[in-house]
Amino acid sequence: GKTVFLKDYAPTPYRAPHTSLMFALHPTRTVVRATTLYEPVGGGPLELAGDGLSLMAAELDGAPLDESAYEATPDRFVLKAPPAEPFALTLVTVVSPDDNTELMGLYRSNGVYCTQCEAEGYRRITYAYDRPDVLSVYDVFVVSDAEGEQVLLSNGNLVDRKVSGGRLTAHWHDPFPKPTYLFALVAGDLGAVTDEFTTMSGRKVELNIYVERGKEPRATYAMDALKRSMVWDETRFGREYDLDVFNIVAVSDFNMGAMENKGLNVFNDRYVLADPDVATDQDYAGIETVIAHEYFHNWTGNRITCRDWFQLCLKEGLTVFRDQEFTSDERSRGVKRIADVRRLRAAQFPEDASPLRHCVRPNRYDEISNLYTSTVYDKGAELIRMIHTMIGEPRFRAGMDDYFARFDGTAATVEDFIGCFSIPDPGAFMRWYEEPGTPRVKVAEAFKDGRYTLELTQVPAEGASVKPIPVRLALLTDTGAIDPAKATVTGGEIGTGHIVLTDRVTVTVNRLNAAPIASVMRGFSAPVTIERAPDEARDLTLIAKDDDPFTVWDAVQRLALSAMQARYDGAAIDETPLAAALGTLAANAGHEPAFRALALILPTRQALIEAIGQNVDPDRVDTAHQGLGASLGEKMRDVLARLHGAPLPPADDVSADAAGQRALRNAAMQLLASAGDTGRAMAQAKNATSMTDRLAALGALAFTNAGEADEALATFAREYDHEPLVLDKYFAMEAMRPDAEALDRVRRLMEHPKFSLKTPNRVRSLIGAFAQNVAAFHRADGSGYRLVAEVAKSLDKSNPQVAARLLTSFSDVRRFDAPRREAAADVLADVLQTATSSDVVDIARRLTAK
Ligand code: BAL
Ligand code: ZN
Repeated sequence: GKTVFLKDYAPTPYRAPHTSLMFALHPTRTVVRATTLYEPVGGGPLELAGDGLSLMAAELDGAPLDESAYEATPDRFVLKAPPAEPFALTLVTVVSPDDNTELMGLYRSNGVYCTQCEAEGYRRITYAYDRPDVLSVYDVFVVSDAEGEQVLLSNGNLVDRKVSGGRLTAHWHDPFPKPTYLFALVAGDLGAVTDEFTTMSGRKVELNIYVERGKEPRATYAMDALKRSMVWDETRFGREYDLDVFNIVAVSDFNMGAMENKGLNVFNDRYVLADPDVATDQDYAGIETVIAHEYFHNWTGNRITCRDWFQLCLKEGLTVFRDQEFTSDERSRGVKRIADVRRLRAAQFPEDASPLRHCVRPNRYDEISNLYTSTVYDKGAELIRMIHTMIGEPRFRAGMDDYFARFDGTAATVEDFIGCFSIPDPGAFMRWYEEPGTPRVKVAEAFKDGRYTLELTQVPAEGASVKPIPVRLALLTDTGAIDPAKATVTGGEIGTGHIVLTDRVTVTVNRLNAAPIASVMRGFSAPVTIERAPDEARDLTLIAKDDDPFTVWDAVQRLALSAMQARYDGAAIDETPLAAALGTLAANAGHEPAFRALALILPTRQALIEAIGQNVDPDRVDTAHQGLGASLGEKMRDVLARLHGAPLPPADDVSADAAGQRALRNAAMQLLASAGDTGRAMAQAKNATSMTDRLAALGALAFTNAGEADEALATFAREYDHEPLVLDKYFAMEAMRPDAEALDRVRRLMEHPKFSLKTPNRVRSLIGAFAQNVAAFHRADGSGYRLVAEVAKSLDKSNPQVAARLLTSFSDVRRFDAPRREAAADVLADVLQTATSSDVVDIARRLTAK
C-alpha cells in the first residue's frame, strides 16, 4: 500500500463511457471478458488497476493485441500507446470465486455467486479505472451452465434471458452511468419474495428480495421496510426510483452490513431475515434502517457519487442522516436521537480521541477499507444535521433539491454539496470536515440581583480551530420557558431556535425572581462534549421538568455516571435521589415506553472508562457498573416489579410501540436481576414467546453472573444450533459475560463445531464481542490482547478487512495502566511485524505510532 493524498487528485486521461462484461461462471475458473470503450481526454498510456489478476487475452477494437503493446502484471495493466480516437479494449481474465476468502470481488457464499466491489474489489475481477470518478454504462451478460444457478442478476434492467446450448444467459443493461464500485453480480439457486411499487409519477417497479430457499417468509418485513423507504424518499425529498426493477439479495458471508449497488443491493443476511422466533426488536429496527440506508443511496451515492474516496462522507454521512430522519419519522424522533447519540459517544468520540482519529473528510489514507468508520458515517451525519438545524427544514430541502439538480450524474465533492446550502460562513463550517477531534463547550452560569447570565465558551480539540456550533437552548422556570425575546445574546449569531457559537456567547436575562434552569444542547444540536459543573439539583429538575427527550436522558446519564465514578473512586454517594427521579420517570405513563426504557439503561462501561480518562482499572470498572445496577435495582424494586409485570404485547407485533413496551419490561427485569432478583429472568428465559424477551432474559442472567446462566445459555445454544443468526447472538453473549471465565470460555467456543473464521458474522459475534468485554479483553496478564491478536493474525491472510476491524479495539488500551499498555504494545508490534495485508499493517502502524 502507498499513501494516497487528497491534494494529488487528478482526473483520468481517458473516459470509459461504456463497459460490456461477460461472465462464464465456474466455481474455480470463472472467465470474465470485459470490453470497455475508452475516449481520450488527455492521451498518453492507459494505466488500469488490477489486484491478483491473471490476463488470458487482450484485444484492441476486436483484434488481438501484440504483447509488446501492453504490460500486464497481477496488479496493473498498461496500454503503452493507445489510439488517439475512441477505442474498445477487451481484456479476458480468469478468477476463482471459491478461493476468494477476502470476500472482495467475485466470491461464493453458501454456493451463491456474489460480488462486493466497494471500495476496490472490482480490480479483483478485471483491470479497470477502479475509482469513483470514472462513470460507465454497463451491459452485463451472466452465463451459467449449472442447473443450480437459475437466478442470474446484475445492475439495471433485464434485457433478455435465454437458454441455448445448455447454457443460461441473462443480459442486464444499466442505463445510469456508474463507477466500478457499484457494479454487482449475483447467481445462484435462491428463493424470492416479490412485490410491486408504483412511484409518484406512476411508474411500476418490480421488487424482489432473494434469500436462501425456505427462508422467504423471513423477508417480508424487509420488503415492507423497502416500500416504506420508497414512499418516504418521495415524500420527504422528492426522490423517485428510476429503474424497472429493484433487487435485494441476502448472503451469509459478507464483510459489511450491506451494499448499495445500483438496482441490486447485496445484504448481509442479518439485515434481511427476521421473524419473531429468531429476531429481536433490535434486529427489526436494524433491518429497517439498513434497508432504508441502502435504498436512499440510490440518490445520495449512486445518482450523485463521490469524486474520490476522500469524499466518502459525501454519500455516507448524508445517507446516514437520511436514514436517521426516516426512522425518526417512522418511529419516534426523541428515542431515535438518544439512540444515535449513544452510538456516537460510544464509538465516534473515542475514535476521535484515539490514535485512529481522522477527519470526516480525510486528506490522506494508506488503506481505503479502513476509512469506513464511525467518524465518516456518524460524525458525517452530525455535520449534515447541524446544517439542517442552522437553516431549518424548508431551506435544507431547497438546498438538497439544488444539489440533485446540479450534480445528478456526476462524481461530486463535499465543497459541491456545501455550496448548495445557504449557511452563514461555509468556509468556517468546512473546518468540521477538515479537522479531527471533538470540540468542548463550557457552560458557566451566574445569578445575582435578578440578573441571570449564561456563558458558553468553545474549547477546540487539540490542534483544531474554532468552528460554528449550533446550540439549542431553553431557560426553564417554574412557569415555563423564558421567551427568547427577553434574553440578550452577545457574541453569537441568533438563528431560529438556536444560537451559533463560535468563540464565546453570553445570554443575559434581567428582572428574574430566581435563576432559571438552562437546558443546553437540546436534541444534541452539535457533536460536542458539554462541560458543566456537576449539580445534582439542576439535573433532577431537568429530569422532572424538561420537555426535550435528549436533555432529560442526558441528565439521567450524567447523574448515573457520576454515581458510577464515585463508586469507582471508592467514595459511593447517596444514590437515593437518582433512584427516586428515575423511578418517577420510568413510571410516568406520559412518556413513551421506549424512552423510559432508555432511561433505565445504565451508562456503558465504555462511558465510565472515558470519564476516568487514564490508568483505568477494568475490574473496578466492572464492580462499579454492577454495583450501581444492584443499588438502583434494590432502591427501585417496587416500580421495576410493576413495570416488568405490565401486559406483554403479542410476539408478532413488531411495531415500534410494542418494541418499546418489551424494552421497558426488559430494562426493569435487568435492573432487578442486578439486585439479585433473577427468578423473573429464569422464568422468562423458559417461557418467552419472542426472541426479544428470550434474549433479554438470558442477558439478565449472563450479565449479572447469575449461577443459572450456564445452563440457560447451553439450552439456548442447543435449541438454535441450526439457526446461524441466533447462534451469533449466543456466541456474543458468552463472549460478553463479565466473569473471570470469559477468556477460557471464548477459547473453548473457538473449538465449537459451528465456529468458523470464514464467516465474518461469526468472527464478530465471538471475537469482536470479546474485545468489548472490558475486564476480559484488558486482563492484566495480556492474555485477552493475545487472543484477539492471534485471530487478527490468522485473518490477515484470509480476510484482512475483518482482521483490521478487530484490531481497532486496541485503540482503547491507552486509557489503561502501564503494564497493560506495554502488553498491548508488544502484541501489536508482533502483529505489525508479521502482517502482510495493507489493511492490518495500516491499523497496527497507527496504533503503535509514537
Ligand atoms: N457503501 C458501503 C455500505 C454502506 O454504507 O451502505
Ligand atoms: Zn452507506
